[in-house]
Amino acid sequence: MRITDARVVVTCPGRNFVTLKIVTDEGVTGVGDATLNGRELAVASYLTEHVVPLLIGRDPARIEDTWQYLYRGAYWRRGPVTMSAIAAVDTALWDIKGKVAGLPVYQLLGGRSRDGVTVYGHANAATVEEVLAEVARYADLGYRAVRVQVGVPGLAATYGVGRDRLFYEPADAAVPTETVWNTERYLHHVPSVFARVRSEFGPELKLLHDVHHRLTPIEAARLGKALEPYALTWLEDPVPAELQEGFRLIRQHTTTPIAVGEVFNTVWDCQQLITEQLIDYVRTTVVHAGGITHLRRIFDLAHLYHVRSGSHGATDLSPVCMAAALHVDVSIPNFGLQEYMRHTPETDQVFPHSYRFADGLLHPSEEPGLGVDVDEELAARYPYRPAALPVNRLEDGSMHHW
Ligand code: GCO
Ligand code: MG
Repeated sequence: MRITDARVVVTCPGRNFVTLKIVTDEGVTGVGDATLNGRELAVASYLTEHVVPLLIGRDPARIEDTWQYLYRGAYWRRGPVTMSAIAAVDTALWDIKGKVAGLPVYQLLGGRSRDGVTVYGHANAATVEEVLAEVARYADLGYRAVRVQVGVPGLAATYGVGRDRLFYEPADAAVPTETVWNTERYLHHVPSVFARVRSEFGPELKLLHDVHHRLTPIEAARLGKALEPYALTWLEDPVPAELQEGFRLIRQHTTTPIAVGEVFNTVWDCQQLITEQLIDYVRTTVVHAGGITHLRRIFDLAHLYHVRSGSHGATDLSPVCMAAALHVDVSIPNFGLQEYMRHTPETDQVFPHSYRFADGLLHPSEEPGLGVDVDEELAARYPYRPAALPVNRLEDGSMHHW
């Protein structure tokens, strides 16, 4: 079998997505997500100019060799653009291998380790009263884990609190929206929110919170300590993670579990965090961490150090990524949690898929391959629209982390 074509599909059914579709001479096709929020066309161009020409004529069965060829062959290793492009190829090749074998991809990864994939939803609201209603809604839908983000009094906008409750889409304008941040107000407010949520919903519901990289290690340590009575499942991205050893300081002070890694692209971005046991969950996922092949390497290393998976699953990760992530989630020994933000109906139509949600769990497709596709005709009806992620400033105008 040989690869005869590889098409880069850019579409915007409510938000932008980049998808690679690989075609073979025997008519078997495979898809891979290549979406990098706010930088979509950089990956599309990397694929079109530098990757697709190398794929034509290759044997699609050689997944590992193709991965190494694209990774080592680029010379410029790592980085979100390169790794998302490699991920798209890798994912599409696993899809093809599954279809050729007549098996869902999770069977090729060792088969099931669990009945289903526990997911968490997003309870977002401007006020504590509203967020309690949102948490209740998720609990009623069967969710066993909920991420709670709430407006901070005195701040006009807060990360995670969108205009629409169901689809939080931060990339909202061609030129980045500017938001304003105040650490003191935030640190003062958040523990009181979790006190309310925990007392209303009891000890069983898993609660999570995303700091979105906005604190310093000592501030994060203070927040982690203040949240200990409310037994969070994780505190996410407490600090920017370029300085991996910075997490030691957080660790010395608090038992609140830490989740990091949605912006990581390779095992090297979390090697120290994992081997020094500085985190509890690693949030890398298929599209931004080099595909199924590399993601499994990260999770295997993590397994040795009691670190569990907690893959990113916001709406900018397409249904193709979600389909692939579920095959990994259901098969690995050290699965933790999977983020699940629902896509819009338009997105679901462009990417027909057969994973399904029931009782707080997602179930991967049982079809051969990944069980997801891209409807290219429908995709063409939604042209790309530039959309950038916001930036964040302190009240005195200094640039801060978004
Ligand atoms: C999350 C993330 C998202 C990101 C977004 C960026 O935990 O879901 O932090 O909200 O900001 O996916 O592309
Ligand atoms: Mg996050």
